[in-house]
Amino acid sequence: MNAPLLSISRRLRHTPFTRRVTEAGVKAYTVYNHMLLPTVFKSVEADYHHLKKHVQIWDVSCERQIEIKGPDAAKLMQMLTPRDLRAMTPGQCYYVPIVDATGGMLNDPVALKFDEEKFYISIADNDTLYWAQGIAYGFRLDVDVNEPDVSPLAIQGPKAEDLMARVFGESVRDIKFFKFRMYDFLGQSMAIARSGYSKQGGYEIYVDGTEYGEPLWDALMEAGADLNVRAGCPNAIERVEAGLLSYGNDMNWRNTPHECGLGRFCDTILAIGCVGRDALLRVAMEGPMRQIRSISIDGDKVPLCTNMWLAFVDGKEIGEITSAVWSPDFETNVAIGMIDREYWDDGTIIEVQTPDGMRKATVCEKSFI
Ligand code: THG
Repeated sequence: MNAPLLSISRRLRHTPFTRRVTEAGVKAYTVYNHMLLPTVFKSVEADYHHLKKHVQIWDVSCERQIEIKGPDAAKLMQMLTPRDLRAMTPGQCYYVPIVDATGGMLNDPVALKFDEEKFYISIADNDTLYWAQGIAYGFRLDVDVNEPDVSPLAIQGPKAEDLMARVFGESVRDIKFFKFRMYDFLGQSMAIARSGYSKQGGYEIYVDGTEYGEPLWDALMEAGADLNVRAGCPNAIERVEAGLLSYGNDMNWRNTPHECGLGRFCDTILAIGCVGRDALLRVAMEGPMRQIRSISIDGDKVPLCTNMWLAFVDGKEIGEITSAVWSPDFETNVAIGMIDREYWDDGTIIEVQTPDGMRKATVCEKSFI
């Protein structure tokens, strides 16, 4: 049976790089924040091997920015997240859970602080813009909350630093993990951060203005020709090996940050003003009843995981698998799932109900990478 195609129209937003991505031979897309996100170029496995050896340019425009600007910007930011933002300095990126009034996860973005009155929230796939605008309006905050014409372009892989130094100068080598600096491209200033949705190292360029998209893409491709640079995209295998969470796949608004293993990014007692603070204080005291874990699933290649697979111990349901894929490097199926407290210790043997039958699996305390 042929897989159905996804019909593309104007309603499904294109990006400043879509023409280049098409020319590069993109084979599949997904939809993320109502925008095109490439998922395959050569094949998921070929893309994976290339990402770990060379350098790739990723159109991650769909990581849309919520720009928060004005005298109450810092106040609104703290209302959105249980992470204590008081020590955040300009030029820093913070991974911040965003929660609703019940402590449920609305998003797990990267926040950037430009100054006391300007932040970006680089969101995962949920319409968090409206939540932020609603809070700003409801509390009569003195802020503008909007989605600017800013599109992240990620440069990922072991040769990312060399490629970026050729285009932006040697100083990019000094940018530390989760910090950003401003750089000029064709006279336009844009933030460049040491970050990205892989564990292979790299940068994210917050391309400020659609018109700079293609010139920047071309400059990077030209400068990296001898580095074997290619168009790429967040890789389904590498991100599961790395234990990087995918909002909507591995968690949603029914989960607390603690269930998602993001308790280390919560300072619930100190995060005064956070809308979900009261709900999370209880969770922080008692600890979660289940939590996200990396899991290895025995046997050969598992089928596509498009729906969660239940997990069992002695016939009792003890969790669910939300992402699973064959890893060529680890020679096992790597997975992410939510596992009940009594069964989440490292090395616990469980059973997973995959579409082609029960498989033995092992819970891992740490990610594979
Ligand atoms: N970069 C940017 N925006 C994004 C993503 C990104 N928006 C959508 C999505 N990805 C948000 N989710 C994540 C998930 C993980 C990380 C970043 C965004 C991440 N985590 C590191 C880790 O877990 O090892 C580091 C966390 C830390 O130590 O602070 O990078 O990728 N711009």
